[in-house]
Amino acid sequence: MAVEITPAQNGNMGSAVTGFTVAGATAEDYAALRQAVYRDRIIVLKDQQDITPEEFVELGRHFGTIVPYYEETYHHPDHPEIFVSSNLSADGRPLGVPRTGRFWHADYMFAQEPLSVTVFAQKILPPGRRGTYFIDMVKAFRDLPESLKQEARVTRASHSVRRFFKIRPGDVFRPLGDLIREVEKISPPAVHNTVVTHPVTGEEILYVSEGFTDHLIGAERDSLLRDLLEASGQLDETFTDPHIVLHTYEPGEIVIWDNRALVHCALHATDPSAPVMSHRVTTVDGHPFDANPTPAGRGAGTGSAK
Ligand code: 7UC
Ligand code: FE
Repeated sequence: MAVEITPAQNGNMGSAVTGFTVAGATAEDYAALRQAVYRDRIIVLKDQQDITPEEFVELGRHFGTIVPYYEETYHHPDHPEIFVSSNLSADGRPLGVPRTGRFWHADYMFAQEPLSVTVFAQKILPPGRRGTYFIDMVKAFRDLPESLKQEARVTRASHSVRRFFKIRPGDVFRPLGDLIREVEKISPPAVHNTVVTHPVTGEEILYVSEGFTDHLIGAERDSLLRDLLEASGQLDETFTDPHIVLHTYEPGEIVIWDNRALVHCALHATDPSAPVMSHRVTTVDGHPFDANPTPAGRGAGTGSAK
């Protein structure tokens, strides 16, 4: 069966991909999928229920170099490249970490080299709605009033994992101060431009999130970060802001997204005791994270001379 990519209609995100198998995929198929990820931001591979962990890792490799998560508690027991979110146990040990990513973020936003592409599979679907909310931060930037765009362009943003670092099983009875020091040492805050230039599409991305962005550097007022988050829809607790789209998972789907251009927020099962498990692999794609990374190199064509 030939691989078919059907772009989403009516300005929605997410192309549907049918006819794909890791065993049958050609180099041309992968090139087309990569192109679709950057063009459509999200692609949804259908009918992948039989994919093995080895094949899942191989799939990921076609989107760049796989970066295993820096905290081992999240690793798949046999495949450290796979990040496991689950409330299950295996051999008396927790399998991955439960209820991850329940806040607006891009994966690894707090890393010196943030991730390019996320490949995500909901392996065990709980009853009810399980999905991921997404915001296209290229569109969110485009929709800003010109004055806010200019303010954002001349600032940088500091991102940190500290608010969402998860206590590991071995941390019980450790002094909190030690743990905080360790977190700051292993994952110190990372600074990136507030407006990142996408190396593949050339688009400007408003690269801030409610969960990981701690503060802006070089802003003329303290309220700028809040205003940017608000305008993008990330402060809307009802999730009805027009920038927010929800993808709910059907059995067998693998969702691949452009992790530079999107922020996301997990929608977990309403019943926390229902068994649930997801796998993901994440990559850096070989393009620079930001095509225009130096603050000094900014301003060309923006009319700002700060
Ligand atoms: O447990 C979690 O919510 C994981 C989060 C702190 N980091 C995911 C990531 O890729 O940045
Ligand atoms: Fe995430």
